[in-house]
Order: sequence, then C-alpha cells, then structure tokens
Amino acid sequence: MEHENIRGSKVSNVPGEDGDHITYCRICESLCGMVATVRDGKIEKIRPDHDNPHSQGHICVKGPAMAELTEDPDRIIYPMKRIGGVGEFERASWDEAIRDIAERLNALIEEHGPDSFAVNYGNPSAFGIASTFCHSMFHQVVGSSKNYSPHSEDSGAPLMAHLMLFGSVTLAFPDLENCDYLMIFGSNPLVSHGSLIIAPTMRKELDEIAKRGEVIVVDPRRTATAAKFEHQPINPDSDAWLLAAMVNTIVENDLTDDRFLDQYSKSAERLFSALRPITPESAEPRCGIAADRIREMALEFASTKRAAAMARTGICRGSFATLSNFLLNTLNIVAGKFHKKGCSGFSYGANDTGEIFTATGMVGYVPNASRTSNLPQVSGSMPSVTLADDIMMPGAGQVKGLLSLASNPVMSMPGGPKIAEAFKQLDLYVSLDLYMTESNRHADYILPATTALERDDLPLFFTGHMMRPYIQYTHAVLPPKGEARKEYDILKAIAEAMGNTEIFAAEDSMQIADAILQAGPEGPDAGEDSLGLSVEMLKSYPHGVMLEKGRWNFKLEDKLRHPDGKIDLFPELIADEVERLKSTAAKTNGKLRLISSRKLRSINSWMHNVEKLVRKDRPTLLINPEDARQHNIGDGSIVILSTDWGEISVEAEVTDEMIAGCVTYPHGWGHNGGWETANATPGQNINAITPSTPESVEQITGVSFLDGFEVELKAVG
Ligand SMILES: Nc1nc2c(c(=O)[nH]1)N[C@H]1C(S)=C(S)[C@@H](COP(=O)(O)OP(=O)(O)OC[C@H]3O[C@@H](n4cnc5c(=O)[nH]c(N)nc54)[C@H](O)[C@@H]3O)O[C@H]1N2
Ligand SMILES: Nc1nc2c(c(=O)[nH]1)N[C@H]1C(S)=C(S)[C@@H](COP(=O)(O)OP(=O)(O)OC[C@H]3O[C@@H](n4cnc5c(=O)[nH]c(N)nc54)[C@H](O)[C@@H]3O)O[C@H]1N2
Ligand code: SF4
Ligand SMILES: [Mo]
Repeated sequence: MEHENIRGSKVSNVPGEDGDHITYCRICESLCGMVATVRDGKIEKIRPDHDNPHSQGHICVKGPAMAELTEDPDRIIYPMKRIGGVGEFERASWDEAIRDIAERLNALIEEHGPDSFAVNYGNPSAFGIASTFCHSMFHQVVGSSKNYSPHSEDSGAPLMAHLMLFGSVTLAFPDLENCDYLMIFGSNPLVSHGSLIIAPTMRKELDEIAKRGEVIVVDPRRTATAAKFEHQPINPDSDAWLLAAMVNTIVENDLTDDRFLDQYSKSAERLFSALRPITPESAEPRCGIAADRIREMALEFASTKRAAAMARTGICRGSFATLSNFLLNTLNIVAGKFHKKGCSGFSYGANDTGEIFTATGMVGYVPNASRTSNLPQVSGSMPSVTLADDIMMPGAGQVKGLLSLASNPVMSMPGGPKIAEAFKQLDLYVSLDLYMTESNRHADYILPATTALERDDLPLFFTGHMMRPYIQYTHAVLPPKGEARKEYDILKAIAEAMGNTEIFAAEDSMQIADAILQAGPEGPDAGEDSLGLSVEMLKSYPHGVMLEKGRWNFKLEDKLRHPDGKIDLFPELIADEVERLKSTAAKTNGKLRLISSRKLRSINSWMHNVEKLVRKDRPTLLINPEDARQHNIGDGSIVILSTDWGEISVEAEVTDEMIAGCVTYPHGWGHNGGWETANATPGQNINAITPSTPESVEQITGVSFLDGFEVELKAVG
C-alpha cells in the first residue's frame, strides 16, 4: 500500500522500501510513535510521530538509535555454534542448529526429566509479540515450568501485592490526566519514562499536575524528576515505615473512605490495629523524615479530592518490598483515592493486564518452590538468586538445559559473575539474542533474533495499564538482517524438530496476538459500540487507535478476583510482615548504603554498543559531599566498593543530589562480550557486589535486595 502522508513524503508499509515507515519504539514502556525514513534499504533517520495520538510526538534519544543498533556490525545475524572455549563461536546453518538443539533437548529430557530444563526470559521479551508468549509455549513443549526472569529485580513485589489485595495481577496506576496531588515513591519517570504505567507524555502530565497542585517525589536522590518537582528525601529501604505511618495518620484523623471500604474490602480494622504502633514519630528515625512532615503529607494527601500515590522500582527491591507495595496501594484505597477520577485504579484497555499475564504464564504464588532454598515462585518466576545454585547443585530438578530469551543475567542479575561460572556446567544453553553478550558467550548456540525494526508488532502486553488506552499495529520497517528470525519462528522450528507440532500450531505469532485482540473488550464480537479491533482493521490506522471510552470504562467488581469479590486488606503474609517491620530498628551503624539508578542514554545492559549513545556517557558512583569528605574521596577518585558478595573499583562523582549515607551506581556496565564499543566503555558490573545469596533477599517473594544494602567504600591510593 502506498499513499502520501501529510508531510508529503511517500509512506510505505513494505519492509525495506524507500519512504516513511510509521512504527513505534519498543525499548521502554512509553512505546513512542516513530517515523523511520528508509533510503536504499537502510534507515536514513528516525523522527517522532507527531500524528501518533498516544505519544503525541514524544521520543527520547534511544528510539532513533535503534537504526544504528539494527545496522551494528557486531550484531549476531547468523546462527552461531560454540566450538571451543567461552566466546569461541563459528557460523552454523539454521538446519544444523535446529536439528542439533532439538536432538540434545530431547535427550536431556529423556535422561534427566523435563524439570532439568529452564527458560530465562528478559525484559525485551515483553515488547515483541514474537517473544511475549513464547516462553510459556516452549515450556509446554518440554513439559517443564521453570522460569527465571527479571521479576525478582523488577515487578515481583508489586505483582505479589496486587495478587494479595485484588486476587489478580491487573495493575492499578494513577489517573495522571485528572490528578491534583501526586506522590511518586521510588521512580524517576523523567529518565525511565515510567513503568507499569504506559504514559509517554508523563513529563507534560506531571507539569500539569504541578500547576494544578503538587507532585512530590520521595527518593533518596534528588533525581531529574525530584529536581523538577518537590523532592522529599528519604533513607533507602524505609518506605514501608513512611507508608504505614501515613495510613495510620489517616486512620487516626478519621479520613478513611468508610463507604468504599465497607462495600469493597475486608479486614480494614485488623490492618489499622496492626499498624497503630507505627506512628510518624517511630517512622522519623527510620525514614529520616520529621514526624510533622509525615503527618502533613498524609493529611494533604487524604484531604485532596483528586490525589494518588504511585511507585516503581525504588520500593520494589528493598527488604520490605512486598509490604511497601501493599501499603502503597492500601494508602490509595484507605484514603478514598481508589477507583475514582484523578486517583489510582485499574483501567479499561484493548486487553486486561491480569489476563495477559495469565496468558503468558506469569501468574500465581508457589511458596517453597525453589529446590535449593526456601524461596517461592512468584508470577511464574523463580528468584534470580537461586539460578546459579539451581544449575550447580546436584539432585532432582537440577537445571542442565537453559533457553535464554532476551536476557543478560550476568549483567542484570545479582551475583552475575557466579552465574557466569554456573553456565559453564550446563549441558545445553541456547540463547535468542541480538548480540554475543557477557551471558551467552557461554552458550552452545546463539540464535539471531530480529530487532524491533525488523518485525511486525502489537503492544498487547501493555494495553491494560495505559493512561490513555490505545492500540497500534506496526509492520516491519526493514527485512531481517542476515539470517535473523523472529523468536516465535525459531522456537516453532525447534519444537517441530523435537516432534511437537501442537503447541506452536499458529503459522505466525501475529495470529495469536490477533485472536487475543479480537477476544478483548473492543473486539468485533464485543457489542455494537465496539471498535471491532483486529490486526487487519489496525492496518488502516498506522498511527494507532485510541479507545475513546477512556480508562474508567469498566466495572470495579469485574477486576476484584478473590472468590468473595473483596479487596483483602490484611492477608496472613502481610500480618506477618507488619510484625517483622515493627521489630526492625533504625539503621544507625553509619554504614553507607547503595541504591540503583538508570541513565537516560542506556537501557539496562544492551544499548551500550551504539556509539552515539555512549560517547558522552559513563557510569559513576554518586556520593554526597559529606560522605566523600569522610572517606577522603574527591570528584573523579577511584574507589573500591565492597560487600560480602564481591568487590569492584569505580569512579566517584561528588554531588549533593545524594542524601548523606547513600550512594548510587547504575547496573548494566562493565562489558566483556562480543560488542566492541560496549567493551570499550568504562564502568563495572554492579551485580558483582549486590546481595546474591538466598537469605539476603526479601523472603516472601524472593525479590533481590538491590536498593539499600550496605557497602564499604575505600579510596584507592
Ligand atoms: N543492580 C541492579 N540490577 C538490575 C536492575 C537494577 O536497577 N539494579 N534493574 C533490573 C531490571 S528492572 C530489569 S528489567 C533487568 C533487565 O535485565 P534483562 O532482562 O536481562 O535485560 P538486559 O540485561 O538488558 O538484557 C537484555 C538482552 O536482550 C537482548 N535483546 C534486546 N532486544 C531483543 C529482542 O528484540 N529480541 C531478543 N531475542 N533479544 C533482545 C539484548 O541484546 C540483551 O542481551 O535488570 C535488572 N537488574
Ligand atoms: N533510560 C532508561 N529508561 C528505563 C530503563 C533504563 O535502564 N534506562 N529501564 C526500564 C526498566 S526495565 C524499568 S523496570 C523502569 C524502572 O523505572 P523507574 O523505577 O522509574 O526507574 P529508576 O530510575 O530506577 O527509579 C527508581 C528510583 O528509586 C529511587 N530509590 C532507590 N531506593 C529507594 C528507596 O529505598 N526508596 C525510595 N523512595 N526510592 C528509592 C532511586 O533513586 C531512583 O530514582 O525503567 C525503564 N526505563
Ligand atoms: S522513551 Fe525513548 S526508549 Fe522509551 S519508547 Fe520512547 S523513544 Fe523508545
Ligand atoms: Mo525492569
């Protein structure tokens, strides 16, 4: 199909054809609309799509860099078979690779049983229809159910909190468009562009809220977001105290929404009485926030009609991650800021997030699921800190075969170097990726996946938690480089070679996506006023389609999925966690504590090979001037950071952005894979020193302790 776009250049939807290709970015959850101009089979430039009603012209520096990444000569674009030591590969044919993998996998299952096989899927797999459903489908082929993923470094705690409160993992998030008072706990959306909330225009939205009222950013660091709005500093790993004290204050001042609580929740009184001893005065020394200020925030929050509290990773990897996420939602619910315009709540979208999580096997809670520790499985994933032991410890269920789908655990999981050692023991390790990374240089096969620009797509995974519900289909902008293939096609071929033709029955992953889209609330059979969404229909609207009914077009009852239909405000696990919280003392040993951070020009561990992104960027340890003085550290000093788990030396940057007692360093740096530009960047792998033993993590969910652990710091020389 060919027509003129409003700017006069030719619009094409044929991969690789000259002209403008309307698409969207799949690097982070903003899903920004982009226009890629193709000339002579290559992308000449990528610009924001101002006609995309969802992102309205927003884009960041990383989106256009996908053009360079796609053309990167270091990319793996042919199947590679390891023929010697770590990182020694030679090109293989697809036929040979598929046949050998299928044979070895069948033999492995025959000899050691299906539980000897695990999948490790990573963050990028959520962004592509060709990969989103694959891991659970491939599990069905093998007959195993063992997954590793970044859940324990990312969303394990909020998912668990949702499951306990609502009986499903359909996500609650703030109504930014109508909110007048927003509290942001542990998120830096001006850099991360938001997560578990799809809001590419977040910057504009926050500006508008600040004009109407207030945006308060609760963070140990004065981040870009905190600097632009009101910063409320807090000690790391102490949000549970603040949130509990705020709920308590609201209860004490009779500001609870009793009508809502009576109708939709249970056990509110039991929760309130358990929280009673957690006063602002007791929270003060833990959080480093004056009791009066805690009271003030609680009262302002409760008495502003359209107010909401939101959070992200900063409260998801502490020693009370689950409780913090539970209390965050509880704060909204108790104060009457839930399921109301301008407040927090679920959303209407082309699909329901909880149902999509279920369809991808990412659901449920299995206590004691780990064979090497007492840790559970959450939302279908085992805790990352158990992966190395699961490979190395003999016994039934020992992992001997691993399929990695868009993940780089050596960089992104705690104890990365230990995981690299464990990989050496695997009988079969197959990785679907774009590069030879620090992880898959240990693989037996690296199978080349397409980049986002080389595949058709639909953002199905995210449609249930969009601030303005929308849906878009994109064709592939370019044909795949070399012999790269879509993940679905690769795993379908392996499954078929293993003798299973049932699970990957659909010809193409888009067929599955289309079926799910059509079964959704705006599908063709959903009633007279439905949009009749299908992939075919979306092809006529290349900039995407807004769901005009808006996010509040649903019945709350339909999303409360405990058998009794009530929000459970005091499940047993939370009762135990509240008691555990009360028994923790304020941390007064004077040790520095480390938290994570993200950089605008990076995405986790995988875009550092794009020269234009890393040229002006390098990771540094941010440290407060007072702490720097005490440790004899100047700007640019090299310092040794050590913990019980390891030691690295990094460059310091002295800044009053950090509160005293807290330092930060980003993850994903310190490369030694098959990516030359990335290898030449400075920095170290922070996950060489993050807590990585089972007892070091939060025990209900097994989420890693990445924010607020103690570090020793020593100046070099
Ligand atoms: N210390 C510390 N550790 C952290 C965090 C932290 O804040 N601090 N953050 C955590 C979080 S939130 C997350 S989500 C994880 C991320 O951890 P992972 O999910 O493991 O992500 P990456 O390390 O970026 O690795 C992604 C891999 O996918 C490949 N890839 C990219 N696009 C595609 C594609 O389209 N198809 C395929 N097949 N492969 C692709 C990349 O080349 C790369 O090898 O890291 C976690 N680790
Ligand atoms: N540019 C860029 N964007 C990204 C990514 C990236 O790597 N780079 N990664 C993507 C991914 S996978 C994810 S999951 C999202 C994450 O999205 P966000 O969570 O918004 O990202 P962060 O920048 O890690 O923000 C976490 C904030 O929590 C603060 N924090 C740390 N410890 C504590 C604490 O104990 N209490 C409180 N209140 N705050 C704390 C940190 O200082 C930091 O500012 O970002 C996504 N977007
Ligand atoms: S914010 Fe940047 S990385 Fe994220 S979707 Fe938009 S362009 Fe892509
Ligand atoms: Mo993440």
